Amino acid sequence: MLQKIATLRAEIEALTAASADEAEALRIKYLSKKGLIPALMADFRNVPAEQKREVGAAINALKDFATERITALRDAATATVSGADIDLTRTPAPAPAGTRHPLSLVREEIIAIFRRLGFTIAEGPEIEDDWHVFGALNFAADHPARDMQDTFFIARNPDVLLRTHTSSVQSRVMEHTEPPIRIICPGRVYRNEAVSARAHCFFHQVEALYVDKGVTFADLLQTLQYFAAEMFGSDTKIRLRPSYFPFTEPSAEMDISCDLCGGKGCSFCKGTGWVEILGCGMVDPAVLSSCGIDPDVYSGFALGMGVERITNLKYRVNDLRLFSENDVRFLDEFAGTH
Ligand code: 2U9
Repeated sequence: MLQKIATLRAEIEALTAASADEAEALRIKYLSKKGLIPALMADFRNVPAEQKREVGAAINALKDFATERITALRDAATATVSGADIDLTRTPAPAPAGTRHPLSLVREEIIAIFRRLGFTIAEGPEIEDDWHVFGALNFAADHPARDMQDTFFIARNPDVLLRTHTSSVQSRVMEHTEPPIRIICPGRVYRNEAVSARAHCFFHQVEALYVDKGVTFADLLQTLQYFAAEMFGSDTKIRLRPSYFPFTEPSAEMDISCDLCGGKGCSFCKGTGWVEILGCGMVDPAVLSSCGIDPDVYSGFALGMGVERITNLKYRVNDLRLFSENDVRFLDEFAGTH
């Protein structure tokens, strides 16, 4: 008898019903007067007296279980949402929206400023050749940037490499465009560096190039002043320090007054009151010639900046790895920023 009860219980456990009718058929089969469970109850009188207590309890438990299970099957089969059940006035749960990546926010801001000055966007390949990344840009044959330690080469081929700066885009544009040229080149660049909080094997640049007749350092200076005021606020002061790049002559690095301490000196600007934000210079005449532009007729200025560096300054991000880890806790901090 106990074996029979156990078999029936397993059978009921495995029941399914696709409709209310199917559930009703199951109820009749197991629980109606002529059903299997009442039939067990009828057999009860044949159970030896010493087992009656145990078997009686088992039959009752089985009946309760079957009633519950079949009712649940019926409810599940008949559960439909009728129009009357829907509250159309209820405020919907907000759909989670993504956020703009901080590097995209800053890149777009930089681009918008240069657009207002008449620059247009130019883009080029990330996998490049030696000429467009180094040769046309006046890098000496033994320049360390051409070394495996600094540049990623593909398939060990010294002429297939990941661009180390977006200057390769400018060299390509100059090759096939008659000046005036006024372009802004945003893009990802790669350098063979060990990844840490302060260095990464890829980062993002925005470079600008202006080539025309009679372009002077004064034009560069005006552009820099406008950019600094738009990007960091109209009170921002700039200063230029002489520097060196293979592709510009003269070259300079631009600092802005530290907005954390107002120029007085703090740990962020290492007590100097100034923070470096970009490099710039007049395009070297040798670069113009390499790209097919006559340096006796045309001159130009160029500037370049790292988007991560500007973002660190603006949003005080102090670990470069955060930009590429896709941790939503970090990305969510920029929700609602534009
Ligand atoms: C051509 C001619 C000149 C682009 C320039 C810099 C100065 C510069 C660095 C800033 C920080 C790169 O991201 S960074 O590491 N860039 O300092 N870039 S002038 O000059 C060019 C580009 C193309 C044909």
